[in-house]
Amino acid sequence: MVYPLSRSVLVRWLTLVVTWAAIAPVAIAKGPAEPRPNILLILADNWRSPNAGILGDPLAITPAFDRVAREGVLFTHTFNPVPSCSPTRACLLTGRYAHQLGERASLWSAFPKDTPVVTEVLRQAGYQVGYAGKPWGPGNFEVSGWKENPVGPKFADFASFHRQRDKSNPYFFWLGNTDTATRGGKHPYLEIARQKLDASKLTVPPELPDCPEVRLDLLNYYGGIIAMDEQAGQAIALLEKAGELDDTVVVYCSDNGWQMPRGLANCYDAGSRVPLAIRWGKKLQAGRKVDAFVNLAELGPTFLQLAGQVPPREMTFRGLAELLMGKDDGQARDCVFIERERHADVRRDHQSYPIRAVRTKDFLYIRNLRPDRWPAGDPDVLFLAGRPYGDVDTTAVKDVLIARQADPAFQPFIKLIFSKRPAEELYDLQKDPHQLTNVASEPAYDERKAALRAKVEQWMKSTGDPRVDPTDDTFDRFPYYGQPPKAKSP
Ligand SMILES: [Ca+2]
Repeated sequence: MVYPLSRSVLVRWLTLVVTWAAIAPVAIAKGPAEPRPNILLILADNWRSPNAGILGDPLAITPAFDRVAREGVLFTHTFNPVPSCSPTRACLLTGRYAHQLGERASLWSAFPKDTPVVTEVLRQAGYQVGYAGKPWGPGNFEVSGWKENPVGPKFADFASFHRQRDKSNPYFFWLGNTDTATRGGKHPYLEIARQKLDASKLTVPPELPDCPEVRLDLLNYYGGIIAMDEQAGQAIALLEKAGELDDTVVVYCSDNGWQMPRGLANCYDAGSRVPLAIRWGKKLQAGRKVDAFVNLAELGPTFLQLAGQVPPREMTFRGLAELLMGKDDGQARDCVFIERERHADVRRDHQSYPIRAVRTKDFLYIRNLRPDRWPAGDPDVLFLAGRPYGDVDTTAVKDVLIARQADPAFQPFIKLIFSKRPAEELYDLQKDPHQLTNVASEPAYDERKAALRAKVEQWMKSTGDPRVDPTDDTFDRFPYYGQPPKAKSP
């Protein structure tokens, strides 16, 4: 005999099922047939797109990156969530937007234990985790109670991790390279660059002055790319020799754009657009190019998906596995949101310089939420090595810019790099790919600007951004664990 369920019982039962499905932390689609892959993340530091051979840069020698792209999937529109090291790394580790991460939205922050961390979820799922080089940072994780970096245990290099690994379980390894980061105006990679590159092919992008100092900085950067890619190539060769390459997901990218002026700490492409390629043996269609927009913060949840885990509900991003495997055509991915809060401690009262931005195929729209502040840092706050404008890192070209501030030939660059900016910026990328001419005040763009402004506001509201309240300056008050400014100029 069948007992008909009353409507209320049915509703309660359905509610229970739906609730369980929503809160179940890990619903593993595991079967005995599919072994879980190893994952190797090769994460560069301050390497911008398109500085790779396969991306069309004649000066970038990147055989390892090109191979990963050629034998896997190349993502052509990848952007950082924040143009700053530790915030982007925190987003990647938590699958959340920076403004959902409290103090982690800023550089040199703490790392509260208040939300699931991808590498911890992987460890709970049986993965062995390790890193070499630069992990999450710079910042202070100890103050939040961590005994080791939130990424996991440290190893001397990938080879020593690989030797010591427990072969009965899959692993996740984070290889954090820093060869493409600047070295305080020094040029340790000039020799390798001069040996291997034709410096006459160097082109200086239009946002920087074409002077000997910038050419030295850039040549050194390209030398750093060679060193970075050699390390990546060694890791890939190790996997190949061990017969594990095709069973390993190799993800090769950078945490943010380059460290030249108007790059790092800026939402322009120079600071925010990065190379990304992923290889996974025969699981991926070799040589596929994906033009859909990708946010680096999606990588963490993607690692969980590839490990057979459902990203915890706290993660805003759900992962790119479908896009990677060719099951999602990417049509809905038509933009990416970029933001920043405090980078270095370079304004009075530890102020941030908050930006919220959206990048589409044809436009970059930027909201400078405190346009009364200096984007590069206060002119009278002297930061590292006694230089002002501390959100522009020390390079030879920065010193030239400061030394020649009064030179009319340098004025356009000074304005682009150090000057205050209006509340809204809009760049028409078909006409202005280098994002030099702000058209936000041109009436012809009113409609477009309003639509993009609404898009940013909707994103802020739907993701719980404290900056929705125009008076909120919570981000100014979080502790800064880096070196404080040395002095104020008289
Ligand atoms: Ca970085």
